[in-house]
Amino acid sequence: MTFSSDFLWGSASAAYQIEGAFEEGGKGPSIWDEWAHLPGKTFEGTNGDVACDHYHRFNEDIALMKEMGLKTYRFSIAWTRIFPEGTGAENAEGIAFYNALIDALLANEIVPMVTLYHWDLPKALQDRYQGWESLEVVDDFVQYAIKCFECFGDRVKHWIVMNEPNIFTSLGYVMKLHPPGYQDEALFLKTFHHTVLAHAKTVIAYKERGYTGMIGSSIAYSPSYAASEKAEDLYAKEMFDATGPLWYLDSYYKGTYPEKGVHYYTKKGVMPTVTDEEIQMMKKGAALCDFIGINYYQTAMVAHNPEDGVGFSGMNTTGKKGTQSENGVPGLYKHVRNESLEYTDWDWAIDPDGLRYGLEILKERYDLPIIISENGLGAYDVVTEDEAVHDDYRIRFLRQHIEACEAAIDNGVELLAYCTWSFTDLLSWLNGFKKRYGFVHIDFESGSLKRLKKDSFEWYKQVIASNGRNLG
Ligand code: BGP
Repeated sequence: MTFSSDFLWGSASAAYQIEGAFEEGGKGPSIWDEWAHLPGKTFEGTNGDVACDHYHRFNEDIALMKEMGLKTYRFSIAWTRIFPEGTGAENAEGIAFYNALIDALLANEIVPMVTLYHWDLPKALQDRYQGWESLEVVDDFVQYAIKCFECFGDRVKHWIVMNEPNIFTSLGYVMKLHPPGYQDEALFLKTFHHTVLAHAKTVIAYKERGYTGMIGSSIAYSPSYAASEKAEDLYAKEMFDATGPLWYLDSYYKGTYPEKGVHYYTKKGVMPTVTDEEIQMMKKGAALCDFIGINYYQTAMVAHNPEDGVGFSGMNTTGKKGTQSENGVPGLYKHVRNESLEYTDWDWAIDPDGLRYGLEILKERYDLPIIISENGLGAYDVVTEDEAVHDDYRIRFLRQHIEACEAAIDNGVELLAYCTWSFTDLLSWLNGFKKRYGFVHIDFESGSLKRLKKDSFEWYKQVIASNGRNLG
C-alpha cells in the first residue's frame, strides 16, 4: 500500500479568499481589504468582502467535507479577527469563530490544518511601521502566533506558519501586484528575510512551550529545468535556483541562504543585513520543523537572458490562453515556454512529473517529511442544464498529480498529506471568481452563493475512500 493508513487526504483555502464578512465580528481591516478596494488592482475590481460567505456558511461547507470523507481541511486564520489592530486587545468574537470552526471539523472527524499567515496583514501594522519592512513585525507576529497556540493548540496539531512567503514578498515588493505594490529588490529581500525570522521564532516558541503537534511553513515551489544543454542555459537554471527555490527553501529549512545567491545579491548591493544571531535562530528554527510544506502548481523552464534581455512584464490574469509574455531577470535568466507540456488558460504549465521530480529533490536536500499544502487546476467551469459541472479536466489533472505522489513515495519520499486547492470555488487574488479550483461550485454570478457538487467531488470521495487505490 503506497499511502499510509493515516495519510491526510485534504483540501485547502485561505481566510481572505472564502470568509467574507470583512467588517463583521469585530474584525479589523487587513492590507488586502484596502488593496482590493483600490481601483485597478484586482481583476475587474473583485474583492473578498463577501467571497464565499464561509464565515456564515461554514457548517454547510463542513457538511459537504464530511460527505466527501475529507481527512484534513487546511484553512487560515485572519490575524485581524484575533487582533483587529495587529497587537493589543484581542477580539473574543474572532476567537469564538475559529473555535466553532475547529470544533465543527473535529466533530466531523476532519483534522484541522491551520495556516497562521496567508497574506492578510493587519492594515494597522502597515500604517504603523510599514508592515513586513520593519523588524518590529517579527515579534508582533510571534505574539499573534502564541495567542493562536494558546486558544487552539489543544485541538490543532498541524500548523503552517507562513503561506508562500516567496510569493507575497515578490509580488508585493518587486512586481507591484500585491500590497503594498512596490518595485524594490532590496526591500523584497529584506521583507522576505523578516518572514524567515518570524517563521523561525514562531517554530521555536511552539516547541519551547511544549506543544506536541507538527509545525512548518509552505513555500510555493517550482522545480526548474534548463531550456537546453548549453552551458549558458544550465547556468541560468543554477542562478534561478540560487535566487529562487533554494533561496526560499534553504532559509526556511536549513537556516542559511545559498552562497551563489548571496554573492549575486551582495554584488548587486541589495543583500539585506543578516546577523550571526539571526543565522543561529534561523538554524534552530529550521532544525525544529516537523515537515516541509509545498504548494505545487507548475515547473519553470529557464534560459539564458542577456544583460539587455527581458525583465518582469506582467502575468496572465485574464485567462486568455497564450497571452503570458516572457519574464526574466536581465543578465540572469528568463522563463520560456516548455514545448513538451500543456498549459492552462492562465498559461500555467501542467506538469505532474515535475511534482515527482520536485518531491525527490526535497527529500534529498532536506530529508524531512513533506506536506503538499496546495495543488490544483484553475479553470473555467460550466454549469450544464442538468445542474452539473463535468470537470473531467480537473479529475485528470489531480489523478496525474496523485500518481506522481505515489511514484515519489515508492522512491522513499515521506509524504504526510496532499491538499488540493481548493474545496469550494473561491476568490483568486488577482483573477477574480472566474478562475475556479474547487470540488464544489459556488454561484457567484447570481450572488446566491449556492453550493453545487462537481463531478470531481464524487471522484475525490472515491480516491479518499480507497486510500488512493482507486483513481478512477
Ligand atoms: C497560491 C496561493 C493561494 C491560491 C493559489 C492559486 O499561490 O497560496 O492562495 O490563490 O495560489 O493561485 P491563483 O488564485 O492566482 O490562481
